Amino acid sequence: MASDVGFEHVDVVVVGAGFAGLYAVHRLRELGFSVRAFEAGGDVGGTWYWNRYPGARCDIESLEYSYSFSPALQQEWVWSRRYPEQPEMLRYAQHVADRFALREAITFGTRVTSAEFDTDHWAIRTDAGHQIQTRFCVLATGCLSAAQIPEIAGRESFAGATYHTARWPQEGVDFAGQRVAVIGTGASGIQAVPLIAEQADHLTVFQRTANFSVAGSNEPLPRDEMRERQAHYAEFRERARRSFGGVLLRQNRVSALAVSEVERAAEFASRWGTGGFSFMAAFDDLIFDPAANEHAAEFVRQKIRDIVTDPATADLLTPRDHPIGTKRICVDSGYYATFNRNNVTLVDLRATPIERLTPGGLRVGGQEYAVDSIVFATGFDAMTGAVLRMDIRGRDARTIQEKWSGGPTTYLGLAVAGFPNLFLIAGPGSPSVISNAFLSIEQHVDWIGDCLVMMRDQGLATIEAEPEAEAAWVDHVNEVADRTLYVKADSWYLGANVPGKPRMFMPYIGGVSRYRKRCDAVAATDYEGFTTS
Ligand code: N01
Repeated sequence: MASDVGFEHVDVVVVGAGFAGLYAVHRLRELGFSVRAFEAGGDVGGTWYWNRYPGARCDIESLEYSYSFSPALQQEWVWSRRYPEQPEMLRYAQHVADRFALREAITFGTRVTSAEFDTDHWAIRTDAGHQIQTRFCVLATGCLSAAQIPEIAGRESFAGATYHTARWPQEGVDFAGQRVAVIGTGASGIQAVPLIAEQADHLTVFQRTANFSVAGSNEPLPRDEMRERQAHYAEFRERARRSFGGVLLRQNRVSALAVSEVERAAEFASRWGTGGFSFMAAFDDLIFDPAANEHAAEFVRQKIRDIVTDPATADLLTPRDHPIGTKRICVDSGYYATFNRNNVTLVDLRATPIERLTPGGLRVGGQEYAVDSIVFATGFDAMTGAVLRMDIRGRDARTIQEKWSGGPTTYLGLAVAGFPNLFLIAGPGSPSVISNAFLSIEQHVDWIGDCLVMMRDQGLATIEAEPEAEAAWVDHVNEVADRTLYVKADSWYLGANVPGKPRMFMPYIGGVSRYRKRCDAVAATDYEGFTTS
C-alpha cells in the first residue's frame, strides 16, 4: 500500500477527527496552516461515532454541549432533546464536517501508528503506509477512546457474540429472544441495561462495583427554549467559560452541614426531580467534606431502596465503597427500576469474580450462567490509553511510554517536556473529562492556534515545555485533587480500572475558569515555562 502514498510535508498533523480534531482542523486551516488529519473510524465524530450502544446519550444538556466558535452554526443547528442522543451527536459532527469542508483534510479508516521527532519536525506513519513530515503534531485522540476488555480466562472459547459498548456495530444489534450478559455498571452499562432488558429474553447484569446514578428525563427540547438560547448564546457561553466545570449548573453556595435535615432533604429531592449532574451542585461541599457527601450518598441509597422491590437486589445495587460523585456520577433512564423486571438478574462480582468464559457463557462462583451474547461495558484505558497505544518518540528517541511510566506528566495538559512541537487536546493535567468537553476543546485549540501564529510571526522552529514547569504543574494538579474526595475512589480518573496503570489523578480539578486564566497568563508572558528556538 505504501507505493501509492508518497512523502508529504505539512505544517500540522492532527490525530483524530472527533470534536477536538474537527475544530483543530478548522481553526488551524483558518489561520493559514496546512493541515492533514487521520482518523481510525470510518467517519467523523470520535466518541459519538463509536459508542452506538442502545441508550447512548450525553449527560450534559444539548444547549451547552456544542461548539461556540461559529455564531452562524449556533443559529442554524436546532437540538431536538434536552440530552443529545448518540445519533443526533453524530449528525452534528457530520454537519460541522460538511459545513466547514473539513473532510477534505481527513483520511478515514487510518490509524497513526508512530510519531518520531527529529530536530524540528515530526515523522508520522500510519497503518496504511502514509509517511508525513510535519512541523507540529496535535493529538486529538480522545480521553475515552481506548476501549478496555478485561483479561478473562477462556475469553476466546465463548461461542456466542461479544460486543464492547464503545465498538458497537454500525448496523445495531437485535437481542430479541436472546439471553444476554452485560458486564460492567459504569455510565455505559447503566444507559444500556434498561434498553437491552426490554429487548432480550433474559438479561444478567454482572456488577463489580455498585454505582450512583441520578435519573435524567430526556424530554424533547421545547422550541422556545432553543430560540431563547440562540438569542443569547454568546452570553451563556461566556458565563460557562467563567464557571467551574463549563456547565451552567444551579450551584448552591451553602454547605450541606449548615442547614437542617428537613432543608437538606428538600434540596436533594428538588435536585433529584430536576435530574442529572445538578444533583451534585445541591450543596457547596459535597465533593470536599466526607460528612456532607455522606448525606447526598444516603439520599440516593434510600432512593435505590425505594425503587427496587427485592431487598437483596436493592442491597447489592447500593454503593458503599466510594463517596458519591467521585466516580463520575451516572445519568440514567430507569436503571434501578429495570431490576424489578422478571427477566433481569443481578450477579455480584465483588464476592466472586468471573472465573472464566465458557463456550456457553460465564462461570462465576462455581455457577454457570448460560448466555447467547456478552456485552462488555467495561470502559476505557482513559486519558492516556490512546496516546500510549502509539509509538511516540520525542527528543533523543525517548518514548512516551518511558516518559509516562510513573503516570502522565504534562505542562498544562497541553505539552510534554522532551516532546517539542507536540500538543495534546484535553490531555491529562487539564480540566478535560471533568469539564464540558466542547468548551475545553475550543480553549485548547484556540491556545494552540495562537501559539503557532506567534511562532510563525517570530520565525521560531520549536517550542517545548520545560521540565521544571511541567513538574510544578503536576504538583499543582495533585495538590488540587488532594483537597477533594475524588482521590478516595478507585476510578478511571486515577487509572484504577486498568491493571498495572500508575495511580495518579489525571484531570485538573481547579475549574475551567481558573485554568483558562493560567493558560492565558502563560501565553501573555512570552510562553513562560516553554523554551522556544
Ligand atoms: O466505563 P467505566 P463506562 N470484571 O469505567 C466494570 C463516559 N461516558 O464506559 O467499577 C468486572 O465507568 C467496572 O467495574 P469497577 C463517562 O465519563 C459518558 O461505563 O471497575 N467488571 C465498571 O462497572 C464515564 O464515566 C456517558 O469495579 C469490570 C465498568 O466495568 C466514562 O465514559 C455514557 C471489569 C466500567 O465502567 C466511562 O464509562 C457513557 C472486570 N474485569 C460513558 N473491568 C454519558 O455521557 C471493568 N469492569 C452519559
